This record gives sequence, C-alpha cells and structure tokens, in this order.
Amino acid sequence: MKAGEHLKKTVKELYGKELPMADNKELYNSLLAMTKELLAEKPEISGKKKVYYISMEFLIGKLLANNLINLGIYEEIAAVLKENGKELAFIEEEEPEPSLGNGGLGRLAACFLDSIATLGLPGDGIGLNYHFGLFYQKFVDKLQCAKKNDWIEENSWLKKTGLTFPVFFGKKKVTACLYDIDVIGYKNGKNKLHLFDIETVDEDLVQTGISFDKKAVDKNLTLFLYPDDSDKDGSLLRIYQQYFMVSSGAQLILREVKEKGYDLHKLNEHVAIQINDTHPTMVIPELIRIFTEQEGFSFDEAVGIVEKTCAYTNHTILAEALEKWQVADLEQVVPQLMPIIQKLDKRVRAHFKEEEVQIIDKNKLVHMAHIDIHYGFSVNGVAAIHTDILKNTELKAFYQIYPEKFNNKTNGITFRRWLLSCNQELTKLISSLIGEGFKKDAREMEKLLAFQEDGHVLDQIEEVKKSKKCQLVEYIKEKEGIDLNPDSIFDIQVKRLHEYKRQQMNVLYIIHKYLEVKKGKKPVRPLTFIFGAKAAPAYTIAQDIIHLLLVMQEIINQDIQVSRYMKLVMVENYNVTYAEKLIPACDISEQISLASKEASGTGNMKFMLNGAVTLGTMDGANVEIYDLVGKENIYVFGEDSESIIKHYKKKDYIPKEYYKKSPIIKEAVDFIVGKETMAVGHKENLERLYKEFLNKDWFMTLLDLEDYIKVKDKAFEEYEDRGGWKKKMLVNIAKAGFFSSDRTIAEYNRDIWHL
Ligand code: 26Q
Repeated sequence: MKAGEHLKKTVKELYGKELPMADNKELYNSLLAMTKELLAEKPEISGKKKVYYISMEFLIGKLLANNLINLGIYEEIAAVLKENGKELAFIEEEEPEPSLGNGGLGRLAACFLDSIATLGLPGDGIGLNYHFGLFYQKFVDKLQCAKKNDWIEENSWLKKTGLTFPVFFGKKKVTACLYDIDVIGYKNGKNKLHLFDIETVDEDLVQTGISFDKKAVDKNLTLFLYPDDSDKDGSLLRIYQQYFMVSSGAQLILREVKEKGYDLHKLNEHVAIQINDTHPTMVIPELIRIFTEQEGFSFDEAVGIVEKTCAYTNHTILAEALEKWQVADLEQVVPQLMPIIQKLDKRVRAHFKEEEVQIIDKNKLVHMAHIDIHYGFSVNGVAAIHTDILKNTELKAFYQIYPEKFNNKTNGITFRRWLLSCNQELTKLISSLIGEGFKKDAREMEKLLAFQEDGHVLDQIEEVKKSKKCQLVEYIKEKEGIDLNPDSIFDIQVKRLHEYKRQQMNVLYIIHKYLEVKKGKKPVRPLTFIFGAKAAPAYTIAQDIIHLLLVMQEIINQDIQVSRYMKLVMVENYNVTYAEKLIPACDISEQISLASKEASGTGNMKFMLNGAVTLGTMDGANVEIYDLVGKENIYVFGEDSESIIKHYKKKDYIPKEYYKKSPIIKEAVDFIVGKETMAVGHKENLERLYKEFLNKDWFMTLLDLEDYIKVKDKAFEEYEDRGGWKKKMLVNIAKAGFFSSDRTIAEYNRDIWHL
C-alpha cells in the first residue's frame, strides 16, 4: 500500500474520520501508529557479532520526521497532507520531546544509533526509561526554575516487550521491565533502543517542581535523569540507577547470546559492549559476577572474557566530572559487587605500584574510569586534541602501561537529522548541485567546492539562510514573545551551561557592545545574540550566569535606542527541537570553551554543516574544523591548550590583574554590579558572579576576553563583505562531510567492534 493510502486508512480506523476532518493531534497519533506498523515490517539487522551501546543518556529528540525520512516516505506523506490542507511541520509539533539526556554525550549516543543502523550494522542501545527525563526549564523572575517534563503519552514510540529481569540491591529485589524503541537506518533495516524501567515506579511521588522522596528507590528509580552536575549532591540514587541499568542490560545481552546458541566462553566473538563514559562501568564487575556465580566460570576466565568484550569512551577532561564512588556507598547499594571490585583492585596492585592507576585509592574511593581502562580492551577520546590530552596529561600513567588500548574517534553527527530533516531547503539545494549521493556518503559534499566562484549558487545559499532566519524569527516570536530582525547577524551559543564553555565571556562581550552603542558607536548591521542552555539546579554560578543573561536581555531589549542595533534572547527550555530551528538560522557559531576543556563538542559540527561560520578557541573538534576549512573560513582566538595547561600547572592566572590592566574588561565586569543591572536583577546573584570573576574565574574568562572582543568584531565586520562571507558558508558546508557520524561509526567498527 502507498504511504498516503496507509495514512488515510489509519485515520479512518482510529478516529472514524476522513483525513481533512482530523486535527493535528489526531493526525500525529495516526502517523505514529502507521509508522510503527511500517517499522514492524522492517527486517532486524543481524550478524555474527553485535555491539551494545550502554549509556545513561539517549537524547533522541522527536522521532516522527526522522523515521519518515529513514523509511523514505517523508515527502510522500508531506504531499498527501498538503493535498488535504494539512501541514506536516505543524503535525510534528504535536510530538512531545523525550528528554533522556543532558547534552552532548546523550545526543552523540542518539546519532550513533542512527548511523549504526544506517550502515547496516547490528547494534542496540541500552539505557533507562526516565519518566520525566531531564527537567523542563522555565524562567521565573529572571531565574531558572526546574519543572518535570512529562513526555510519555498513552501513544508513544515505546513498545512494552513483556520481558522482565530481576535486579538485586543486596537482598532487596526489584523488577526491571523492558521497553523498546525501533531504530531504523536510512533506507536500511532496524535495530533497537532498549530502555529499562522499574516495574513499581510511582509518578505521584513527584509533588511540586522536581523534588521527590529520594529513599523510595523501588518507586523513584526511573523518574528523573540526573543533571550533569558540577557540584554532585552525593545522592546514592545515581548508583542505584547505574546498577539497575547495567544489571538488567547484562542479563538482556546474555539472554540474546544464549538464544542464538552461542557459547558464553566466546562472548567477545559475538558481543562488543561500548561503555559511554564511566556511568555504565559497573557492567564490568556485574558480568564477572554473573559468570562466576551463575555460569560456573573461574574468576580469571570471567575477567579474561569481559576484558575482550568491553570498550570505554571518555568524554571529559574535567577532573571533577570523573566518577569516584565511595566504597561505603557501593557496599550499601550493591554489596554483591564490592568483593569483585576488591579483587579487581588487588590484581591491579599486584602488577602496578603507581598510586594514580589504582582502582580503590587511599581515601576509599573507587575510580570508575580506572576499572574501564584496566578491564576494557579499548580507551578512546572523542576528538584528536582530546585523545592527545588523555595520552599526554590526564591518563598519561595509563597510556604508558597500555599504549595499544588508546585510540581516537572524532565525534560526528547524523546528517539525517541535522541536515535532511532540519534544513530541507539546504538539502534540496545541495541535491540540485551535486546529486543525491551525499545522503549516503557525506564526503561527497566536497563536490560543492566547485561552486566557490559561482555567484548564482552563492546567492542561493544566502537565500536558504535568510529563509531559515525568517522561520526562526516567527518561532521565537511565538515561543518567547520577542521580535527579532531577520536582516541582523544571528550569533548563537546553545549548549549546556558550564563555566568552562564560557557563556559568561559572551555576556561580557554583549555588555561591552551595549556600552559602546550607548556611547554612540553603533554596529554597521544590527546584531542578534541568542542563547539556549539549561544549568544543573545545584550549580550556583551557572544559575547566576543565567540570571545575568536574563537581566541583560531585559536591559537591552527594553532600551528603545539600543534595541534597534542589538537584541538578546535567552530561549526557554533549549532542547533538540529548538536546536533544529536555531542551528539552520545561525550566521556565527559560538564555540568558545577554554582550550583543553571541551572534549569535542558536536554543536560546532551541526552549525558548520548548516553554513554558520565558527568563532572559537582551538579546543575539541574546533581544531579539526580549522584544519578542514582553513584559516580564512573560521575565526579563532584565545590561548591554546598547551599554554592553558601550563597556567593550571603553574597556578599563575590571576584574574584581577587582567581586570586592573584593561579598562575595557574593568568596565564590562563592573557593569554586572552597576546601577542598571541592580535595578532589574537580584543583588545576591549579581554580586556573587562579580566576585567570581575577580577572585576565581577558574576557566580564565578574562584571560581571553580582549582577544575574543577583537576577533568577534572582525567577524562582524567581514560579514559585510557579502561575497566573501557566502564563500565561507559554502566551504564550511562542503567540508562538514568529515563530521558525519557514519564516518565515526565506520571507524569504531573498523578499530574496535569488528562487526
Ligand atoms: C556524573 C555523575 C553524577 C551526575 C551526573 C554525571 C554526568 C552526567 C552527564 C557527567 C557528565 C555528563 C555528560 C557529559 C557530556 O555531555 N560530555 C560531552 O560529550 C560530548 C560527546 O562526546 C562532547 O562532544 C562534549 O565535549 C562533552 O562535554
């Protein structure tokens, strides 16, 4: 049956109506039901060996558009709807977005699942089915307020499998129920995302906001995803969640292996387990426990097999983000694992004397990453510079022991979502120029370079950008109630709020610009600064930065003189759906982390692919963007990672010196606690932030601020050379092919998984 007929039939069956009579929610539900039927008919990808990507986060975003694209029926459905007076884009708005991730790491996992299936490789995700996911962000009185995000509707992409697994916390037993979401490859077969839930979960535990009874583990375990927190609140719940996921995950994996008739002694020939950051590390001792206690393996045998099966990806160089659990806490939550972890620690101590490579340290802390490195066969970083820093600095002692385990896998993004789906206009233009081949092989995008001198093509690229800016202007008007000028330059910074990502440096620039405009120095073209970011609720300084942003938004946008030349918008509840609207509309992509701190970044790749020019430091994958596009097509500023690492070592960065030395810096920083901000903001937040800049500034904002201002002004100036700028856009798009997650996954398979 043609997809259009199928849809009409489904609407009729579900609602007893003809298609034109159905409302958007009914159409969404019909499309959901129809798509699930089509997915059910697709063959499962199979093979001798399968990868399981275990992750606490899968930031999958809305699924309807993507599934229609990957099934190859998006255009047909859109056309049928149009014939009947309906707009697919509006229907897509009806789908709630699952918020099963914090940011980069979770979104990467989702891109990877798409690419694994698209390449036709057998590979499933294993994670948790958080009922309220990451919190929903609201702004109240210019402060972030966290609400629950109720995303699971009666009809959803989740399929209850009926499979259950017992999970023990010591003697206490809970039951894990398995839900699956189909993951369809682009014009290919399907894999699965397995999400475990606790059978006795109780949504009513959540009263106001996001607070709930932390002790009732059997009821709360899968309610929320923990925010990526810099001040960990030390709750045991995170350990409960992690063990719940890996224990049920391990049982599922072994069940599948047995079902296929494979010998568990040869697990590594049939299974690769990719551990996404240290969060699922307990899968290693858990597998060893199952093998020794239930399958009759000797301890050495069990270790030998697990060692050849598990591989670890590191996503952070921030020391404070590396997980270390107290022995006492693990003993309380998972007493059955502690003897195994002790044995694993003893084996390490027998071989290596250096304190820094031990699993359990003098303070009785269990270093989760150390378990992964000793007892996994691969350790990878997520961008070239990141892997180098791991080898030469952060994990140097381990690299000396196991040089063969270390490898780099530069991150990537799925072009189905980040080009084909979110920027259909650009996709059409590219197809008209170089054909459809780039959809399966992204490196073909380089063929676009042939059009660098073609004025007509450059104009078409500019037109696409303009139309995406107009669409965003409408969306922001509706969501935030703020009017923006589509002829202004759109400068965008969207990502989790973290001091190392330095949103605060961008605000200082904006303050500086505001003061210049006040003094009569107007920009040639109006400027629009857009931010989107959630901050972990317990991360005080991050909350203060959000406050300053919202204060500046009010001051600037309410000022009738200034707002003609510049505007600032901090969008509420930035998520994947918002990203899909913001990124295609961007002119300048802000990637301004302190060099050495951003492992890779993946937003940087999405912006580039959509024709934005990067303004960034030599950090994470920015370095590889620079190498690809060349210095003409990127704006780089700031000290490099080597010199930053030296500053930390020597402890020689003193922010006050920069403040005293530079009148520009002083003026901007002082503004934070000046009359204007105090009149609309909160003294406590603003003063705390001001003091942070002067006395601490751990991520060296003031160090790079002057260079940032200089280079950013240069970018704005060069934007006026329209011919030159359009060429930069084209080169960025053409060179983005390297960052397809299809390339990344092909490398994981070639070097690590061998499927
Ligand atoms: C840990 C313990 C307790 C509570 C929370 C956490 C926690 C949760 C999430 C720690 C870290 C995270 C997320 C990290 C993350 O998103 N890292 C990003 O990974 C991307 C994909 O590789 C990179 O591109 C980014 O550079 C990196 O910051």
